[in-house]
Amino acid sequence: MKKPFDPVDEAGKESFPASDPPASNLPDHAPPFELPELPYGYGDLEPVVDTETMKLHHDKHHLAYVEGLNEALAKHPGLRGSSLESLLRDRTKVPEDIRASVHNMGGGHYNHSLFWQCMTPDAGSVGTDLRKAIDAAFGSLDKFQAAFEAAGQKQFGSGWVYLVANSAHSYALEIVTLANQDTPLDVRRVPILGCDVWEHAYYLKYHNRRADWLKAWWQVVDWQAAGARLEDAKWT
Ligand code: MN3
Repeated sequence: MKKPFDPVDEAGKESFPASDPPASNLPDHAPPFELPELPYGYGDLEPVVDTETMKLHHDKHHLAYVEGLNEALAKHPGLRGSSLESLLRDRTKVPEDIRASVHNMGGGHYNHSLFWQCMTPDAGSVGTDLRKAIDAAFGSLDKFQAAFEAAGQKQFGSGWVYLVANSAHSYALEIVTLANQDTPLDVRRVPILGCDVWEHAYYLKYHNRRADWLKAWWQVVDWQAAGARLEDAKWT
């Protein structure tokens, strides 16, 4: 029986060091992770997010997470081609020597990629289905916003506050806070809306007033995108 063409067999397994075999037949030149472009200009969320903060946050902070993740993964070429979600979802599949780096750097990449998409210069109103889900979980939009702000304020040190959906409970909405670069995947939840409460997200403009940042943030929240994430979660 003729075997299908296998590039690994073709190259000869001996050509790979025994300690570092290819994990699969994935192409060996899978690209490293890349910094996504912002979906708007640096100044488009002024005055809520000032231009300088946006530049530093995206071009320096987020980039550092992407570079750190690629640097860690370079030590284990067998992981090339893995999706970011799969790396974050199952920590035990990541070799121990890079587990913490992949968790922190990969989490930073994941959280920030999502964060940019939670904001828009054309903030509209909350869609009907999302509104119903918010009312069911929190009583009203006002109550949800107050609870979200309070949770974000209470998060000690650096981290995130998220509106998430719980797939084990009919995608009911919940608020969770996460330390450092933990992600909603760590708590098995689907992210709907997340706000960065690391000081680098707000310090230049709001100084130590995290509560003001959280309150102002609603002005740039992309409710349409949040509603679409909830719908996607239910149908996938
Ligand atoms: Mn940040």
